[in-house]
Amino acid sequence: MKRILTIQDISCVGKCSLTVALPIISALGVETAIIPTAVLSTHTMFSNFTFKDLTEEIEPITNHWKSENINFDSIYTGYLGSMDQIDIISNLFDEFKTDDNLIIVDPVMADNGKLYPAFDEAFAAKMATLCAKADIIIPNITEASFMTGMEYKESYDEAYIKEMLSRLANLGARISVLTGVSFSEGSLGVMGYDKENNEYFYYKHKKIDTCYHGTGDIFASTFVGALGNNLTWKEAIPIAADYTAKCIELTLADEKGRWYGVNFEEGIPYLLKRIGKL
Ligand code: PXL
Repeated sequence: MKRILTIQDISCVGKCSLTVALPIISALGVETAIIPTAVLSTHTMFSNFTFKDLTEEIEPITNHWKSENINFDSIYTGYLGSMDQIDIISNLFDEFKTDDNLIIVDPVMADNGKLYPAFDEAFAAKMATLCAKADIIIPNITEASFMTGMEYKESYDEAYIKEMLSRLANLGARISVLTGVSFSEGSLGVMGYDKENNEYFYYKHKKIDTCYHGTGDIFASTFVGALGNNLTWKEAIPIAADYTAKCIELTLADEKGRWYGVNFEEGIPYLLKRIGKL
């Protein structure tokens, strides 16, 4: 069984970050070790959330793991709490990187043209330095625009997206997976670029005209879990995109659907069938 380390916050209520990554990656049959970067009462789209930073726990945790010779098939980071944390995680990458494992960075910090409340442009610049150390990065268009200095656009053509992917590749990672890419009104998709093979891959599905928090975390966790099942990045993208869309559909179909996150739980049987485990 593969073992993944995921590093992101715990929002106690909110269906995002660790409360999404742990169940999804575990359901995909991959051992999921965690480092919680912070504990919040809810995600930051609620008002008055509490926030307890856990930065000072990270080094003692990893020192212990080193003494136990624990290592990981991949390391996947999501929402991080502070600039200091990025430095510490950058060192963690140096310590736990091997010739065979994968570092995957989802630079969670923005959406719909805006940074999340806790972040500023300096944080985005710092996040770009973490992306430089990754094998695979998974930004959305807003995050990519902050890290590449490109103007954020709501409507664009393929040339704009390819330019964005080229600038993301210049940050350093071999594969850039850009989410939320839509070239026509009724469809939404993901475009990946492998700079070593100069290869693009675009996958799209029907666009569901609504926006929920946590869907980026669902996509990234599923993508990471699919890689942990020895799928290639091009095989992992359609599964992660379709499962994310399925979770949104399930939420919309449920009159009691929660505004703050999607129904990923009842989509898990679909995901397991897609990956050939059911
Ligand atoms: O889903 C991304 C995310 C993760 N963690 C926290 C968040 C958000 C998005 O708002 O607030 C704490």
